Amino acid sequence: MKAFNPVRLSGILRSGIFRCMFILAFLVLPQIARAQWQATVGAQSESLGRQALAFLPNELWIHAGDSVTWTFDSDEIHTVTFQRPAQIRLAFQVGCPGFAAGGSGSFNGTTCISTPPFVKGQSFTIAFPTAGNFKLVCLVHANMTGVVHVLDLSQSLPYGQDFYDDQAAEQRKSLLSDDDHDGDREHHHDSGHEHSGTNTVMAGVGEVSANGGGFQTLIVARFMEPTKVIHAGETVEWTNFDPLARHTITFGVQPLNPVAPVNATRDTDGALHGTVNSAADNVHSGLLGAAPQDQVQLPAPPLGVTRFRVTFPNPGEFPYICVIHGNLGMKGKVIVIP
Ligand SMILES: [Cu+2]
Repeated sequence: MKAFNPVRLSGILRSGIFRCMFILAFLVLPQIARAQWQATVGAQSESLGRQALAFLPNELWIHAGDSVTWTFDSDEIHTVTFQRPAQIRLAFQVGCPGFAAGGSGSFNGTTCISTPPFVKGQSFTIAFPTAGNFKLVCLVHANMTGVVHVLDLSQSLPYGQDFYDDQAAEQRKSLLSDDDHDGDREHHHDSGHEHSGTNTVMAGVGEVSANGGGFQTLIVARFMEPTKVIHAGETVEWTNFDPLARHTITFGVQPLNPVAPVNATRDTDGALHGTVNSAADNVHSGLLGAAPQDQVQLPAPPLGVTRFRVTFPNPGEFPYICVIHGNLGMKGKVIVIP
């Protein structure tokens, strides 16, 4: 039988205490460490036609000292921007002014921080050193907002990263699969060149929704009947059904400034109207969309251009594009038969 060894016993005791301390440290570690949270910016369908203009998720509860990495996931541009409270809204081309350099920055509510317009594959990390509730916006899209609740270390957080990942996936699916409208389906009428049913084209559709974090928006950047077949001398009319996104109907050269119409005059009902005689003609609608809403204490904005019409006197094939969303494949064609 081995002799009793007091030194060895004390060693075992000590290692036991260390083990306990180690486990204790491990248990409290998540509350002490600066956690790194993940969220996504934007989502899109495979065809790029459906764009979720949304922070996914758009509401996070984190601890002071934590940081959040936003990863961009769409071909449509977005920014991650935190303005100071009551700061005048900034143009996305300008930023705060200026854009946060590198891949990371910090925000405590006193100095605005903004990424440049980013697309799929890019990411940006922001640290939040002080407690507060901070509104998150995209400078490109008005109805795309969120909030980051930065809590004191003494308070416990309601959710973990898994919850946010699930919520982001649900919101993404819900936005992109919205089926209230006939989005993104391609109707081909050019086989046999039969005359299209009507001479009207839905130029985009969309939907704005809201939750506790703010606004999330779906836009369908598509001409719903991209190929129209008409007879020479007829007129096609485009209407935008999207509450947020503006689109253009552009034949010929794409203008540098998409706002101003080119070779279009007003019909008596206010719609703009152009004529395309040949594929060499340049006709551009300017920004097409529903009349903007009046806002308290601000001058009533003008009706704007809610309908666009083009008359085609001669047979031929006339492709057109939305100059704002052409990169997402928002294109169409008018085939004029005799
Ligand atoms: Cu467009």
